[in-house]
Amino acid sequence: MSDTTRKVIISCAVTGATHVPTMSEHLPITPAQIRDEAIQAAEAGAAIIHLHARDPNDGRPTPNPDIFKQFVPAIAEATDAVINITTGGSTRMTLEERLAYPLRAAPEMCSLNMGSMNFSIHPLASKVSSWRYEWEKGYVEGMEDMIFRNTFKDIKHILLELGGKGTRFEFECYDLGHLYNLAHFVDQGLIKPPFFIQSVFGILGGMGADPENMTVMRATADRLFGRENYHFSVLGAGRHQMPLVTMSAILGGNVRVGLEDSVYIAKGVKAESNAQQVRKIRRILEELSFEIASPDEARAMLGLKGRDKVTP
Ligand code: KMH
Ligand code: ZN
Repeated sequence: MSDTTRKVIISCAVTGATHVPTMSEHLPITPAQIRDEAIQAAEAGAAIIHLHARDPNDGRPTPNPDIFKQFVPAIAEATDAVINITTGGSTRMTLEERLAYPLRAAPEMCSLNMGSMNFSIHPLASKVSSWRYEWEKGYVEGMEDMIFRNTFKDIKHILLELGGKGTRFEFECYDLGHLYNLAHFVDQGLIKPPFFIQSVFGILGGMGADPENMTVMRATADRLFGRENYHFSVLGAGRHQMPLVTMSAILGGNVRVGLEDSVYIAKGVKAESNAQQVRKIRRILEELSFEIASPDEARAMLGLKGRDKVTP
Protein backbone atom coordinates (compact mmCIF):
# COMPACT_ATOMS: atom_id res chain seq x y z
CA MET A 1 0.00 0.00 0.00
CA SER A 2 1.72 3.22 -1.08
CA ASP A 3 2.01 5.91 1.57
CA THR A 4 -0.10 8.73 0.18
CA THR A 5 0.91 11.05 3.03
CA ARG A 6 4.64 10.92 2.38
CA LYS A 7 6.47 13.91 0.99
CA VAL A 8 9.40 13.85 -1.43
CA ILE A 9 12.75 15.31 -0.36
CA ILE A 10 14.50 17.23 -3.12
CA SER A 11 18.27 17.43 -2.71
CA CYS A 12 20.37 19.71 -4.88
CA ALA A 13 24.10 19.16 -5.46
CA VAL A 14 25.29 22.57 -6.53
CA THR A 15 28.75 22.18 -8.04
CA GLY A 16 30.55 18.93 -7.11
CA ALA A 17 34.13 18.05 -8.08
CA THR A 18 33.60 15.97 -11.18
CA HIS A 19 32.51 18.45 -13.85
CA VAL A 20 35.10 21.05 -14.82
CA PRO A 21 34.27 24.67 -15.79
CA THR A 22 34.66 24.01 -19.53
CA MET A 23 31.72 21.60 -19.35
CA SER A 24 29.31 24.40 -18.47
CA GLU A 25 29.57 28.15 -18.10
CA HIS A 26 26.78 27.82 -15.53
CA LEU A 27 28.79 25.61 -13.17
CA PRO A 28 29.24 27.72 -10.02
CA ILE A 29 32.91 28.26 -9.18
CA THR A 30 33.36 31.18 -6.78
CA PRO A 31 32.03 31.27 -3.22
CA ALA A 32 29.54 33.95 -4.27
CA GLN A 33 28.31 31.85 -7.20
CA ILE A 34 28.01 28.72 -5.04
CA ARG A 35 26.21 30.73 -2.35
CA ASP A 36 23.73 32.28 -4.77
CA GLU A 37 23.08 29.02 -6.61
CA ALA A 38 22.46 27.21 -3.31
CA ILE A 39 20.07 29.86 -2.02
CA GLN A 40 18.13 29.93 -5.28
CA ALA A 41 17.95 26.12 -5.32
CA ALA A 42 16.56 26.17 -1.78
CA GLU A 43 14.05 28.86 -2.72
CA ALA A 44 12.99 26.68 -5.66
CA GLY A 45 12.21 23.80 -3.29
CA ALA A 46 15.39 21.90 -2.48
CA ALA A 47 15.25 20.80 1.17
CA ILE A 48 18.85 19.57 1.21
CA ILE A 49 21.80 21.40 -0.37
CA HIS A 50 24.90 19.28 -1.05
CA LEU A 51 28.08 21.33 -1.24
CA HIS A 52 31.64 21.10 -2.50
CA ALA A 53 34.15 23.96 -2.74
CA ARG A 54 36.21 25.19 -5.69
CA ASP A 55 39.21 27.51 -6.05
CA PRO A 56 37.62 30.82 -7.05
CA ASN A 57 40.52 31.62 -9.38
CA ASP A 58 40.16 28.65 -11.71
CA GLY A 59 37.36 26.38 -10.47
CA ARG A 60 39.67 23.57 -9.36
CA PRO A 61 38.02 21.47 -6.59
CA THR A 62 39.44 22.34 -3.19
CA PRO A 63 38.96 20.97 0.34
CA ASN A 64 40.10 24.28 1.87
CA PRO A 65 37.89 25.04 4.89
CA ASP A 66 38.53 28.77 4.40
CA ILE A 67 36.82 28.58 1.02
CA PHE A 68 33.85 26.64 2.43
CA LYS A 69 33.59 29.30 5.16
CA GLN A 70 33.05 31.93 2.48
CA PHE A 71 29.70 30.46 1.45
CA VAL A 72 28.32 27.90 3.94
CA PRO A 73 27.46 30.38 6.74
CA ALA A 74 25.82 32.71 4.22
CA ILE A 75 23.66 29.86 2.89
CA ALA A 76 22.73 28.85 6.44
CA GLU A 77 21.82 32.45 7.18
CA ALA A 78 19.69 32.92 4.07
CA THR A 79 17.79 29.62 4.02
CA ASP A 80 16.49 26.92 6.36
CA ALA A 81 17.72 24.20 4.02
CA VAL A 82 19.65 21.23 5.37
CA ILE A 83 23.31 21.74 4.54
CA ASN A 84 25.04 18.56 3.41
CA ILE A 85 28.81 18.84 3.10
CA THR A 86 30.76 16.38 0.97
CA THR A 87 33.22 13.98 2.55
CA GLY A 88 33.92 12.67 -0.94
CA GLY A 89 35.67 15.75 -2.21
CA SER A 90 37.51 14.66 -5.32
CA THR A 91 39.36 11.43 -6.14
CA ARG A 92 42.59 13.42 -5.90
CA MET A 93 42.11 14.42 -2.26
CA THR A 94 43.35 12.52 0.80
CA LEU A 95 40.80 11.48 3.38
CA GLU A 96 42.27 14.02 5.78
CA GLU A 97 41.74 16.78 3.22
CA ARG A 98 38.21 15.58 2.52
CA LEU A 99 37.30 15.72 6.22
CA ALA A 100 38.95 19.04 7.07
CA TYR A 101 35.88 21.24 6.77
CA PRO A 102 33.22 18.65 7.74
CA LEU A 103 35.02 18.00 11.05
CA ARG A 104 35.25 21.72 11.72
CA ALA A 105 31.63 22.48 10.83
CA ALA A 106 29.94 19.25 12.03
CA PRO A 107 26.97 19.91 9.72
CA GLU A 108 23.58 18.23 10.05
CA MET A 109 24.48 16.01 7.11
CA CYS A 110 27.49 14.84 5.15
CA SER A 111 27.78 12.53 2.19
CA LEU A 112 29.47 9.18 2.88
CA ASN A 113 30.57 6.99 0.01
CA MET A 114 30.03 3.34 0.73
CA GLY A 115 32.94 1.75 -1.06
CA SER A 116 36.17 2.26 -2.99
CA MET A 117 35.70 2.31 -6.73
CA ASN A 118 36.77 3.64 -10.09
CA PHE A 119 35.01 6.96 -10.63
CA SER A 120 35.66 8.69 -13.92
CA ILE A 121 34.52 10.89 -16.76
CA HIS A 122 37.78 10.56 -18.71
CA PRO A 123 36.02 9.56 -21.98
CA LEU A 124 34.57 13.09 -22.09
CA ALA A 125 38.07 14.61 -22.45
CA SER A 126 38.34 13.67 -26.12
CA LYS A 127 35.14 15.61 -26.83
CA VAL A 128 36.66 18.91 -25.64
CA SER A 129 38.63 20.92 -28.22
CA SER A 130 39.72 23.82 -26.00
CA TRP A 131 39.89 23.99 -22.23
CA ARG A 132 39.10 27.12 -20.23
CA TYR A 133 41.77 26.46 -17.58
CA GLU A 134 45.11 24.69 -17.95
CA TRP A 135 44.41 22.20 -15.11
CA GLU A 136 41.22 20.76 -16.57
CA LYS A 137 42.53 18.44 -19.30
CA GLY A 138 44.93 16.59 -16.99
CA TYR A 139 42.30 16.46 -14.25
CA VAL A 140 39.70 14.84 -16.47
CA GLU A 141 42.09 12.52 -18.34
CA GLY A 142 43.80 11.61 -15.07
CA MET A 143 40.58 10.18 -13.63
CA GLU A 144 41.24 7.12 -15.80
CA ASP A 145 43.97 6.07 -13.36
CA MET A 146 42.49 7.25 -10.05
CA ILE A 147 40.76 5.19 -7.40
CA PHE A 148 38.05 6.79 -5.31
CA ARG A 149 39.23 5.48 -1.96
CA ASN A 150 36.64 4.59 0.66
CA THR A 151 38.02 1.61 2.60
CA PHE A 152 36.10 0.04 5.46
CA LYS A 153 38.54 1.78 7.81
CA ASP A 154 37.93 5.13 6.11
CA ILE A 155 34.15 4.71 6.39
CA LYS A 156 34.40 3.64 10.04
CA HIS A 157 36.60 6.66 10.79
CA ILE A 158 34.05 9.03 9.24
CA LEU A 159 31.17 7.37 11.07
CA LEU A 160 32.96 7.66 14.43
CA GLU A 161 34.47 11.13 14.00
CA LEU A 162 31.60 12.91 12.26
CA GLY A 163 28.83 10.72 13.59
CA GLY A 164 30.18 11.46 17.04
CA LYS A 165 29.40 15.14 16.42
CA GLY A 166 25.77 14.40 15.56
CA THR A 167 26.25 14.55 11.81
CA ARG A 168 24.08 12.12 9.89
CA PHE A 169 24.76 10.83 6.42
CA GLU A 170 23.68 10.70 2.82
CA PHE A 171 24.99 7.17 2.13
CA GLU A 172 26.07 7.27 -1.50
CA CYS A 173 25.70 3.79 -2.98
CA TYR A 174 27.03 3.35 -6.51
CA ASP A 175 26.58 -0.41 -6.65
CA LEU A 176 24.71 -3.30 -5.07
CA GLY A 177 27.69 -4.22 -2.91
CA HIS A 178 27.61 -0.78 -1.29
CA LEU A 179 24.27 -1.69 0.31
CA TYR A 180 25.93 -4.73 1.88
CA ASN A 181 28.75 -2.51 3.11
CA LEU A 182 26.13 -0.28 4.70
CA ALA A 183 24.52 -3.34 6.30
CA HIS A 184 27.94 -4.31 7.69
CA PHE A 185 28.18 -1.01 9.55
CA VAL A 186 24.60 -1.30 10.73
CA ASP A 187 25.45 -4.75 12.13
CA GLN A 188 28.48 -3.19 13.84
CA GLY A 189 26.10 -0.79 15.59
CA LEU A 190 27.81 2.24 13.98
CA ILE A 191 24.76 3.43 12.08
CA LYS A 192 21.28 4.00 13.45
CA PRO A 193 18.11 4.22 11.37
CA PRO A 194 16.57 5.93 9.52
CA PHE A 195 19.25 5.58 6.84
CA PHE A 196 19.29 8.04 3.92
CA ILE A 197 20.41 5.93 0.97
CA GLN A 198 21.41 7.93 -2.11
CA SER A 199 21.55 5.45 -4.97
CA VAL A 200 23.88 6.71 -7.70
CA PHE A 201 23.33 5.68 -11.32
CA GLY A 202 25.38 6.31 -14.44
CA ILE A 203 28.81 7.14 -13.05
CA LEU A 204 31.53 5.26 -14.98
CA GLY A 205 32.87 2.93 -12.33
CA GLY A 206 29.50 2.40 -10.66
CA MET A 207 26.31 0.70 -11.78
CA GLY A 208 24.77 1.83 -15.04
CA ALA A 209 21.63 3.91 -15.41
CA ASP A 210 19.35 1.05 -16.42
CA PRO A 211 15.97 1.38 -14.69
CA GLU A 212 16.12 -2.32 -13.85
CA ASN A 213 19.06 -1.58 -11.56
CA MET A 214 16.89 0.69 -9.45
CA THR A 215 14.37 -2.04 -8.73
CA VAL A 216 17.24 -4.31 -7.67
CA MET A 217 18.65 -1.62 -5.35
CA ARG A 218 15.22 -0.91 -3.90
CA ALA A 219 14.42 -4.59 -3.32
CA THR A 220 17.84 -5.25 -1.81
CA ALA A 221 17.54 -2.29 0.55
CA ASP A 222 14.09 -3.53 1.59
CA ARG A 223 15.52 -6.98 2.28
CA LEU A 224 18.61 -5.73 4.15
CA PHE A 225 17.07 -2.94 6.18
CA GLY A 226 13.27 -3.11 6.06
CA ARG A 227 11.48 -0.27 4.35
CA GLU A 228 10.61 1.35 7.68
CA ASN A 229 14.31 1.83 8.46
CA TYR A 230 15.50 3.80 5.46
CA HIS A 231 14.66 6.53 3.00
CA PHE A 232 15.55 5.81 -0.62
CA SER A 233 16.83 8.55 -2.88
CA VAL A 234 18.31 8.58 -6.37
CA LEU A 235 20.66 10.66 -8.44
CA GLY A 236 21.23 10.01 -12.13
CA ALA A 237 24.35 11.23 -13.89
CA GLY A 238 24.10 13.34 -16.99
CA ARG A 239 21.22 12.64 -19.35
CA HIS A 240 19.85 10.03 -16.99
CA GLN A 241 19.06 12.56 -14.26
CA MET A 242 15.41 13.45 -14.74
CA PRO A 243 14.03 10.07 -15.86
CA LEU A 244 15.72 8.23 -12.99
CA VAL A 245 14.84 10.65 -10.21
CA THR A 246 11.24 10.60 -11.44
CA MET A 247 11.31 6.79 -11.27
CA SER A 248 12.68 7.02 -7.73
CA ALA A 249 9.69 9.07 -6.61
CA ILE A 250 7.31 6.59 -8.23
CA LEU A 251 9.09 3.80 -6.34
CA GLY A 252 8.50 5.66 -3.08
CA GLY A 253 11.88 7.37 -3.00
CA ASN A 254 13.35 10.87 -2.96
CA VAL A 255 15.30 12.82 -5.56
CA ARG A 256 18.60 14.59 -6.07
CA VAL A 257 19.33 17.03 -8.87
CA GLY A 258 22.03 19.66 -9.37
CA LEU A 259 24.91 20.57 -11.66
CA GLU A 260 27.24 18.26 -9.75
CA ASP A 261 25.35 15.36 -11.29
CA SER A 262 24.26 16.79 -14.66
CA VAL A 263 24.94 20.01 -16.55
CA TYR A 264 21.81 19.50 -18.66
CA ILE A 265 18.15 20.51 -18.33
CA ALA A 266 17.04 18.55 -21.39
CA LYS A 267 18.60 16.54 -24.20
CA GLY A 268 21.46 18.63 -25.55
CA VAL A 269 20.33 21.72 -23.61
CA LYS A 270 22.60 23.01 -20.83
CA ALA A 271 20.93 23.91 -17.55
CA GLU A 272 21.28 27.61 -16.78
CA SER A 273 21.15 27.05 -13.03
CA ASN A 274 20.66 24.52 -10.26
CA ALA A 275 17.32 26.14 -9.48
CA GLN A 276 16.16 25.41 -13.02
CA GLN A 277 16.71 21.69 -12.40
CA VAL A 278 14.96 21.91 -9.01
CA ARG A 279 11.98 23.67 -10.60
CA LYS A 280 11.80 21.03 -13.34
CA ILE A 281 11.72 18.03 -11.01
CA ARG A 282 9.35 19.85 -8.67
CA ARG A 283 6.99 20.48 -11.60
CA ILE A 284 7.15 16.83 -12.65
CA LEU A 285 6.55 15.59 -9.10
CA GLU A 286 3.64 17.94 -8.45
CA GLU A 287 2.09 16.96 -11.77
CA LEU A 288 2.19 13.41 -10.39
CA SER A 289 0.46 14.65 -7.20
CA PHE A 290 3.50 14.27 -5.00
CA GLU A 291 4.05 16.81 -2.24
CA ILE A 292 7.50 18.29 -1.71
CA ALA A 293 9.08 18.05 1.77
CA SER A 294 10.17 21.23 3.50
CA PRO A 295 13.60 21.33 5.15
CA ASP A 296 12.06 20.75 8.56
CA GLU A 297 9.97 17.85 7.24
CA ALA A 298 13.18 16.39 5.81
CA ARG A 299 14.86 16.84 9.20
CA ALA A 300 12.05 14.95 10.89
CA MET A 301 12.14 12.16 8.31
CA LEU A 302 15.93 11.76 8.57
CA GLY A 303 16.40 12.34 12.29
CA LEU A 304 18.69 15.34 11.86
CA LYS A 305 20.01 17.36 14.79
CA GLY A 306 18.62 20.74 13.75
CA ARG A 307 20.28 23.81 12.24
CA ASP A 308 20.62 25.41 15.69
CA LYS A 309 23.14 22.66 16.55
CA VAL A 310 25.49 23.67 13.71
CA THR A 311 28.23 26.32 13.69
CA PRO A 312 29.15 26.39 9.97
N1 KMH B 1 33.30 13.92 -6.56
C1 KMH B 1 33.17 12.48 -6.34
C2 KMH B 1 34.52 11.81 -6.43
C3 KMH B 1 30.42 13.05 -2.45
O1 KMH B 1 30.14 14.26 -2.53
O2 KMH B 1 30.65 12.50 -1.39
C4 KMH B 1 32.62 12.18 -4.99
C5 KMH B 1 31.37 12.91 -4.68
C6 KMH B 1 30.49 12.22 -3.72
O3 KMH B 1 31.09 14.01 -5.11
ZN1 ZN C 1 29.34 15.39 -4.02
